[in-house]
Amino acid sequence: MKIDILTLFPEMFDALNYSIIKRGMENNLFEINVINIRDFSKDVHKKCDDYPYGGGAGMVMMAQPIVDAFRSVNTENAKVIYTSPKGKKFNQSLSKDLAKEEHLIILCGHYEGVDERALEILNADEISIGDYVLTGGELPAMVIIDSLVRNIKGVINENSLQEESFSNGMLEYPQYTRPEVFENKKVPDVLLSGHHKNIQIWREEQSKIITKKRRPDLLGE
Ligand code: 4GY
Repeated sequence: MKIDILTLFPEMFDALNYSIIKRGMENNLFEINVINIRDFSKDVHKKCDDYPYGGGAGMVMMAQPIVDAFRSVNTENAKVIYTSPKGKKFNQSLSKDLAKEEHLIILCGHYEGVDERALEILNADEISIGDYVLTGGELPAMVIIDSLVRNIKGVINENSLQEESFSNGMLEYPQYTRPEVFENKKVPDVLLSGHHKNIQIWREEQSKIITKKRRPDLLGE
């Protein structure tokens, strides 16, 4: 998969150069390419924003630099995403669908947003990572990328994907590691028993309990 990111703040994406994502890129499982929209400004001062028509606070990102940046990377089968609170809500199921794409282009808005005509020309699908407002689309783009690359084959151990939260429509059971006792708190006996069937039963029970308590909506309640 190729992921092109269109942004005014390319340095923010240095945050992706760590851990599992870094290893996935080194193993050529996907490629991330950051494009600075400012490089496509035709203004002498490289200006990329302007006042909103109709008045109001803040600045709006101009269509021209965005559309030119987009055209510099666009391909026939590219899927285009714009991260915004007005979008369709992102979740694990959408993440798995996006992981199957060959080419993603993600536009990151800033300030008051982008000129609507750019979104129309890019034919962008708007995706929201949740009902709150951020200062820009860069963090949501990174959230979406982090989540979807985990679902690309080879990026993480297949077994880890199987029992994690949402994989079976429920939240994950609690995890423990050494030592057996920490500040007088003991690891549940069943996990030390070596009895795989009982461990599986305990984990399923714990999943149900925590899901019922915290996210009854996932159980249709
Ligand atoms: N929530 N989910 C979100 C966001 C910031 C002004 C458009 C969100 O996805 N994006 O809050 N984005 C705004 C800032 C321009 C994006």
